[in-house]
Amino acid sequence: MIIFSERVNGMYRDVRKAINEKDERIVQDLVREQVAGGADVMDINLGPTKGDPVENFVWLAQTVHAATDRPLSLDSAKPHVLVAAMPRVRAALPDTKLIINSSTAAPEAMGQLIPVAAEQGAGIIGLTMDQEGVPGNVEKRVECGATFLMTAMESGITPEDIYLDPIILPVNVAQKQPANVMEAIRQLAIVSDPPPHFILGLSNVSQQCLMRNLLNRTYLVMSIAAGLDAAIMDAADKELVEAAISAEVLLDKQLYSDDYLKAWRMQKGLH
Ligand code: THG
Repeated sequence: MIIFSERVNGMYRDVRKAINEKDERIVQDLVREQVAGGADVMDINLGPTKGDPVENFVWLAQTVHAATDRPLSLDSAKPHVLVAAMPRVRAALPDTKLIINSSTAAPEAMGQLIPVAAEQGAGIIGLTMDQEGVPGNVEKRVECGATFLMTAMESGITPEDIYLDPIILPVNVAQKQPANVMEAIRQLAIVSDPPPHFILGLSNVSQQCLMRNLLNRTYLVMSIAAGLDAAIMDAADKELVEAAISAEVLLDKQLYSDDYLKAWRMQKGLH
């Protein structure tokens, strides 16, 4: 399971304030907490912050990197911001693995972002949607996922650098989607050989719902069973991380031992 930390996101009020005030300590305390919880990759998203987004991305990437050398996933819905930010962050942090989050399968977005990932040896997340928006059915998700995967591979990006994201929406507004997303993962895993990674922005599923942690945890376990191997999630939610590890043990993706949680933490160099 590749854990992308969701927490350094300007959607959270504390992070938004920290970015606006260029307060490194608040961000770095969060980063250390996420890494201690098991985060493998730091997703960084400016949210609705003030100022120039490219300069803010460079500041945020450097600030996060000062607390961890884990890979950074640059998260923006605006392709032009990612296209401008990627070379700047690459120049500031030449040895850090970068991931573009995200492109859609719309030709215009792929045309801008896939060449940047290919050129820079970056990973890239492809949302299974196009210019028409998030599909309401499984078939269109699979079609968009297959298009993105083929286009990225034709540009020389290898499957281990490609993450397909079937886009999970809040269960209270789109209750058929959680099952559709799982089915899309199953079908995309069958048609692609070798398979790419499959990722979700997990907390989307519970936005505006009660008992968010329970919904997140339950859905993470279900999607891991469908083939999910990465998630943008709160790595400081101990029960969430432990549910993911338990799911992987039960699916024979992690070795069982009587102390498998401890073994997992040791393997990651955590204590
Ligand atoms: N796919 C990809 N990237 C993504 C998403 C996705 N990036 C953004 C998002 N979705 C994943 N990250 C988050 C981060 C926070 C929340 C949800 C998803 C969240 N935040 C609280 C909220 O909105 O209720 C913030 C409130 C607070 O201040 O506490 O839920 O799907 N590729």
